[in-house]
Amino acid sequence: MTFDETIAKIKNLEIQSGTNVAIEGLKALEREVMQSKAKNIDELIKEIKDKSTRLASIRSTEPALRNGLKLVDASISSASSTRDARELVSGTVKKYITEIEHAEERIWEIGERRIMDGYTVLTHCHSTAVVGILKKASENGKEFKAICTETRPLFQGRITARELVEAKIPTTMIVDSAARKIMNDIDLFMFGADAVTSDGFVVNKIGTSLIALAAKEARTMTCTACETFKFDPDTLAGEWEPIEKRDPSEVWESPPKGLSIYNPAFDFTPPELVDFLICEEGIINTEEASRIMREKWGMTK
Ligand code: RUB
Repeated sequence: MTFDETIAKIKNLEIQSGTNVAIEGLKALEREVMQSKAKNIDELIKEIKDKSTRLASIRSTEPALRNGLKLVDASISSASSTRDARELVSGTVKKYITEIEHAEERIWEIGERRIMDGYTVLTHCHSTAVVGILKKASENGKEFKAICTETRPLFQGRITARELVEAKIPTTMIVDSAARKIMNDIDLFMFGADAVTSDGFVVNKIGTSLIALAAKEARTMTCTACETFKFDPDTLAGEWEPIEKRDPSEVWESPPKGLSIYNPAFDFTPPELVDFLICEEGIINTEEASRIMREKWGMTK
C-alpha cells in the first residue's frame, strides 16, 4: 500500500478506530522513509516532517497517532546521516506499535475480569479494545450478551456486530436512539476512546456522551477502555482536544438546498459519567489520566 493509499483509507474510514489509525499511519510513514530517495539528511528530515504533518491532519482527534509521530520527530533529532535517520524512524515505529499491541492485550485481560456471567453489555461504535475484552471474556467461558448500536452516520456498529457474532457472542443491534429505551436491561456500557484529556474527559464516537447520560440516569455502570497512548499531553498544555468535522454528505447525500448539516465525528463524555477507565496500567478513574499523562509524555508543547 502506498502512502497516499493509506491516507485515503484513513480518510474514508476503511482504516478506522484510534488504535488502527495510529498503527497503520505509522507503518505508512516507516515504509515511506525506508523507500525515500532523499539525497541527504536535510532532505529526508523535511520529507519525514511533511509526511507526519499530513498524517496528523487527516483525523484530527487521534492523539495515539500524534504521540507516535512526536516520538519519531524526537528520535530523528540525533540523526547525522540518512541511514541513521531511517534506522531511528524504523526502530521508533516498531517499538511504539509493539507497545500498543502489548497494551491492548493487557487491557483485554484486565477488562474481561469486569464482565460477569449473566451481564448484558452495551457498546457504541467499533473499538478494538472493547471487542478484544468481550472476545477474551467469551474465550474464558463467561456467558453474557452484547448489544451494539448502529452508530450513525457510518454504521461502525456493524463492524462490531460482525466481529462479535463471528466470536459466537449473542449479539443484538439497536438504532442509536434506542439506547435509553433499553438502558434498564444493561449491566455495563463499555466504549473505546480516541482521546482522554488531562481533566478526565473521554473523547469517543459521537453519541457516546448521550448514551452515558442515559446510563447515569438508569444507574448503569459505564466504562471506557483505551491505551495510555490515547492520553493527550497537548491538553495538559492547555490545548482543547480538536473534534473532527466530517463531510455533511455522510449524513445526507442529497439534502434540500439551503439545509446546513453539522457532522462532528466525536464528543466529550465528562468524568462524572464514566465509572472507570481500563488501561494497560489497570483500572483507574479518568481523572487519574493526568498523572499518567505527565509521567508518560511530559508536556509536549
Ligand atoms: C472509532 C471510535 C472508537 C475509538 C476506539 O471512530 O470512536 O470507539 O476509536 O477504538 P471512527 P480503538 O470509526 O470514526 O474511527 O479501541 O480500536 O482504538
